[in-house]
Amino acid sequence: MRRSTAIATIVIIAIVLAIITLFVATRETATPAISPNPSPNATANPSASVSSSALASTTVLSYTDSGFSPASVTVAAGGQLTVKNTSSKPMQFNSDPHPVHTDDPELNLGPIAPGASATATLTKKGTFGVHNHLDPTQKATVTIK
Ligand SMILES: [Cu+2]
Repeated sequence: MRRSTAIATIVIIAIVLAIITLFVATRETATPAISPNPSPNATANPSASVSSSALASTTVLSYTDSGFSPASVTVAAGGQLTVKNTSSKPMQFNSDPHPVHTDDPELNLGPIAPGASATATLTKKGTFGVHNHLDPTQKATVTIK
């Protein structure tokens, strides 16, 4: 009687321990599987909203060795235009018309060294031509609306 009770107790404890171990193991495998999913989502959502708001407020116009890319950009009034010189040579960013640059003086960013960039805040609505003052055949169009 005593012996069988002891054996039964040991068996019950063993079963309980096995169940607890199983639950813990399931939790440990389930927790990492759940947490990587919300954390990329949690980081993806803010970064997506940051990049979309950054796109809304800052437009990038690149100057490459073959000219401006894209050829035309649109900026919300009050937004920013960043001109990046990704070419291998110096350039000078100016509003049309060459050489007086009077259409939209806000666009007169001036000289930009290779690898450098310059940013303007644009408030005057309209569509304006811009060019590389060092090579006025290289043109782009900026629309501010
Ligand atoms: Cu010019």
